[in-house]
Amino acid sequence: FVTLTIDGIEVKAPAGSTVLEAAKLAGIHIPTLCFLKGINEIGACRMCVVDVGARSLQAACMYPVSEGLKVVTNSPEIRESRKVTLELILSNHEKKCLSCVRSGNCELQKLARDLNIQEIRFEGEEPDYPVDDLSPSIVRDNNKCVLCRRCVSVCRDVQTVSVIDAVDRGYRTTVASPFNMSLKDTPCVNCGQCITVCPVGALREKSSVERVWEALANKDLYVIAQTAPAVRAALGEEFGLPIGTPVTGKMVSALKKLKFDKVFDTDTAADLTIMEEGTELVNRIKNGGKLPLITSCSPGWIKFCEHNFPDLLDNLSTCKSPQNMFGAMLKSYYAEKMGIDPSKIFVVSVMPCTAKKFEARRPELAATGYPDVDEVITTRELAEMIREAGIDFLNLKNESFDDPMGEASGAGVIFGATGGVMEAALRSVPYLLTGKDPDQIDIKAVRGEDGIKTAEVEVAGIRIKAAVAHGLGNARKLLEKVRSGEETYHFIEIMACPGGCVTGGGQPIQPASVRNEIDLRTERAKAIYQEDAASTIRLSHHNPAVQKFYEEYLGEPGGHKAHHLLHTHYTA
Ligand code: HC1
Repeated sequence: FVTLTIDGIEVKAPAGSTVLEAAKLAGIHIPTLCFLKGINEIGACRMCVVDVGARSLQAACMYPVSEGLKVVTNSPEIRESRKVTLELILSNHEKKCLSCVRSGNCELQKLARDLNIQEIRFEGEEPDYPVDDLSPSIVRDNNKCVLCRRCVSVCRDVQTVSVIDAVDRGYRTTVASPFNMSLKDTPCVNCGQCITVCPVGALREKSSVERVWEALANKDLYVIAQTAPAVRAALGEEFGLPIGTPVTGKMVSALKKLKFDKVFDTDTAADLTIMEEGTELVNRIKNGGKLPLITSCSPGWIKFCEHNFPDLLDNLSTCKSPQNMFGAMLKSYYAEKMGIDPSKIFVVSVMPCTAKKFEARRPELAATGYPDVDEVITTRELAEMIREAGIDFLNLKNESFDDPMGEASGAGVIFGATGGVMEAALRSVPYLLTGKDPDQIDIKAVRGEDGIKTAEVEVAGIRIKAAVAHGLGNARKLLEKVRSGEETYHFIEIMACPGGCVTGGGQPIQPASVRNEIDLRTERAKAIYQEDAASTIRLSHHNPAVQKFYEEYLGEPGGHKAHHLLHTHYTA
């Protein structure tokens, strides 16, 4: 520890910490804009300048504490410096705040208010950059960009995808992809992590809200909603509930009020995925198939694999993701059972993920002759629809998913957190190998936020070696070891987003002021594990709906019909 003084207050701070961190210990707030803990700590925006007795003001987010340092965070000079910087940013910012997707949740707007900006003294020049809206998942609007570079850092350092960077110098600097290509033409994996770190509205999802409204108004269509495991863990945040509040019943109720004909649970298809993927694992182990088997439910990960590890495509499970398995079952089994023309079924997925929009458009995912999924809306878009419809979300009564496709196990719901697919699979693999249930249901070794987790489980004399990676940078590290033969596993779970789907690119956006203090991944995962622990059915193979799918329609897991509807292939 070192002792320093900030605004006359003596503070003991760990050696190596920054003035920003030390000020926090002293209860002193220093404004920031570009800073995002663990992701973007580059001192670019100069909003956090303080006086450390040097020749010029210094960025508190970068300046290290030292014994005896005297820091001033509030003086006329400091306030003026911050205001000038912010006014310069604002002078070049497209100020269409009322119609901006981030209106009310914009870090720039909040900063302008906090710094008491009442006029902008610089004329500036509002830019007129073309908006890139060709990607199926992400819209980039440089007219709103404040050059904080959080998107660049998360894409390059966390995801190791690196499809955007700051280009040109000075006044002409923009964030762009190589040769200014559309994101659609780059190896962007559509994960949307750039959206969730953006402080303003420069990045947003490609909206499907209008098309969903149109489908709901079309009397010829039978419109079904399916909701991903992680949506229920975060939707409440859009309505002011504490992070980690599960809102499953209210979410279902809201979807029914929006007039979806049926509201089903993607978790049901997660259970189905476990039956298919578990069977695939058992078959590969028994028959000397390609190992490790790697999960295939995260579409950002699949695209990353196609671009970066094409030599491992045969290791990917051939299972479609639960979202697409569900769509295929709705347009085949459910359509037949209910006597509905599948061409009239319109499947809307509510997902925490922007890459699911891309996945839904993959042409190979249409085994019934119709796209498995017709539209995907994110958690944020669902909140927009709820608000637009004037639904009082907080006062909704809990409602249940519809039958017969709404029944799910606790194993299905934990898919939403990193390690969940692995844990769900390891709960059912003993049954698939021996016909017996596992001795242990909770497999805590694969839970939590370590970037790479490993576990070994002994089943019927076979020691299954498992690994879990979340965030594509961690996936890259793990797979490089697998590729070189340094590590061997039977089964690997990879989720593109750090934390898994709970912190997907379509989830509610929390500002840096919250993210710097709270690990969103952990808090939202709590809601998921809470729902699992409270479930009466916690094993996918115990799900009666899934048992019925096989008895009435699919035959055996991994059988011919299941393969036709529920499996796919990949492209290098
Ligand atoms: Fe996911 Fe999945 S868990 S990929 O994170 O396998 O998006 O929530 O829906 O499909 O079930 C996302 C979440 C989701 C699929 C499932």
